[in-house]
Amino acid sequence: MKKVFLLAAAAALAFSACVKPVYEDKPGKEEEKTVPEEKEKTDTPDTPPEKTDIPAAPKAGELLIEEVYYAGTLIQGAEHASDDQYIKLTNVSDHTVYADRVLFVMNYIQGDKTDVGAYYEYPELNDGLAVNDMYLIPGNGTDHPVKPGESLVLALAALDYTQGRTEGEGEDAETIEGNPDAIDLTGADFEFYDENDVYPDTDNPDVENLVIWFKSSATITTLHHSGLQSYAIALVPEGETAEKIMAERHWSGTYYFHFDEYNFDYAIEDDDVWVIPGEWVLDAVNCSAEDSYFRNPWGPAFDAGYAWTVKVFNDIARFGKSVRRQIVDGKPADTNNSTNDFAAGTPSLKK
Ligand SMILES: [Ca+2]
Ligand SMILES: [Ca+2]
Ligand SMILES: [Ca+2]
Repeated sequence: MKKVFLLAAAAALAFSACVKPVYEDKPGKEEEKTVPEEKEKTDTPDTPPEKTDIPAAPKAGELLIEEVYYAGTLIQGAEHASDDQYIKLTNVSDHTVYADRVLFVMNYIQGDKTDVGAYYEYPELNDGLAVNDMYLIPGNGTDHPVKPGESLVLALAALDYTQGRTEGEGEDAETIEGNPDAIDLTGADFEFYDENDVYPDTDNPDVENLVIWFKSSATITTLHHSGLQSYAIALVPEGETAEKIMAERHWSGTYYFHFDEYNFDYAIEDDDVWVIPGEWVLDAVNCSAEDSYFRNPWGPAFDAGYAWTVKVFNDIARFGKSVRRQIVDGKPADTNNSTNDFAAGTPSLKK
């Protein structure tokens, strides 16, 4: 009863519903093994090897969340936007990295306070990320190379939003007009595809789906349109699975809700939240708006600041703007402080 009231008071805080976890395991491809040619032994002294493109899994800071387009593109004559949301990951290292087993996660801890000042308080957690939504880039280790300077686009739906389309089937079918200002995401590398019985999601058969390890939405996953959310990527070690993480890494403790003279406590154990170890984390980005900002959902080592499109929560000016790393010395900035590293501007995929 009280939670219903609280959630109403904290309307802006509560944007996810909990559902049963959905796992999916891709059938593993047999790894092709090649026998390396034996090197001829010579008497010449060892010379440093020529700089070659050594394939590798990304290390922290090598594969970055370069850009997040959460706001979507305003539909002319309307006060809302298309769902042409995407996340762009970029290899900022000098060698090819593989995106296989990179896990995209979203925050559990809510970092905002509502316009009436309601907020949640959580225990400190500095050596890992408390997450709920988890989507995996599939692969066997070398399926998804990303060359230096190249990017992968994760589309929430890999659709061409400039074109009209029909969503749903039969009685539920809905015609959606194209938005000439929006983005064509059919060239994305991956998409979030959330099959469910309530709200149709569209599966572009030409774009590989991320593997759902956990989704908090009862319907389809979208990015928070006003950007009150944090995103991270982590490299999951071999042998780790969704089931294993859920069995072994549930967060625990007490969290509090504060609103005026009301203070309530809750058990974290009752929620869907897992701790991703800090050593798995490749990069993290907080997003917020100045008037809603209360705290960062993750510890300062991961991201000490936050990226933003507008200063005022829900300002319509956010539409058509992404947050993107600024280029410093020819590279996307990454000082682990998104307030300094990011700027708002026209999405890079906008034609
Ligand atoms: Ca989708
Ligand atoms: Ca697809
Ligand atoms: Ca970083």
